Amino acid sequence: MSSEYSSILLDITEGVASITLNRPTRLNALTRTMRQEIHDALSVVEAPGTARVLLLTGAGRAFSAGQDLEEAAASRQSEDFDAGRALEEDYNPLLLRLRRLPMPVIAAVNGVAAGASANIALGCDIVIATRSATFLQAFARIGLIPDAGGTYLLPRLVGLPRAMGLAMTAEQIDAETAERWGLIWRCVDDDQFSSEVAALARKFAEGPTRTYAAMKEALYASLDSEYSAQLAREVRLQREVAAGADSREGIRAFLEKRKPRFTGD
Ligand code: T3D
Repeated sequence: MSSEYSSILLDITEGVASITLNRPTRLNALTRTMRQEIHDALSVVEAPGTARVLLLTGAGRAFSAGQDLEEAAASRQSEDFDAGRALEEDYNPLLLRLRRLPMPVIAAVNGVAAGASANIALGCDIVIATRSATFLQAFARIGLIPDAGGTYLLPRLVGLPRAMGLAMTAEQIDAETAERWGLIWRCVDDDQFSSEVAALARKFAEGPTRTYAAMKEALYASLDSEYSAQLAREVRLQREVAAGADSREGIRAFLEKRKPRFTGD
């Protein structure tokens, strides 16, 4: 299934939903329209039984160059300009929706990921990049602080010294460095990227979806939790997923020495 939008593409095939940022001549810089279309697409993806994994990627040579700066400059002309509005109305709800989506969300970073778009990618559950991709906390270059979750995610992913360096220098780092620092899951050779991403998406689409959702809940909560509370959370979530069909199927398949057939329940 695919739908018509002006600046993104949405495709849903065999449980794999793909949102492609699609303004390649502007390096997929994010406009208000594009952000609204992503929200609309997420409403489709969120409908029960529609998808079991979401893939976010970019068309052309970039993942996305962050906020469209022509649009940003134009909005600054307006009398009621408020730099926080787009964050409150579009970006932050988007980040929270991706995190709460009860399925794995893969950022397939096919090229440069800058500004808010770098942080949207880092806010996804799994970030896989081409070896030639780069990550850029561009904000300082235009006198801004990292937003779209950057100040939350960066210190947690790479530690405070590197987070501070990335934010303050606004140096572009390559995907190998990002992988080495633990900023992303992995980078792969450019000519292997499409097949690796497709294989990962297929693996998740055929995997235990409710279990992935519980993993997301547990792992994200752990960043802000105390040890005993996290142990209690594991008990609750393990009870929930163990009661599901996929857990029973996984154990049965192991004992029968065959590949499990997970339904996502
Ligand atoms: O006020 C608010 O709304 C605050 C919001 C903040 C959130 C943010 O995301 S702030 C960060 C915004 N993004 C940036 O500052 C990055 C700007 N872009 C770049 O630094 C570079 O383009 C890249 C490092 C990403 C890539 O460089 P390169 O050399 O590969 O490509 P290029 O030649 O710079 O860009 C190609 C075209 O895309 C070019 O247009 P042209 O000359 O071919 O007509 C360029 O202007 C355009 N482009 C790239 N990024 C943006 C953009 N157009 C609009 N907005 C962009 N962000």
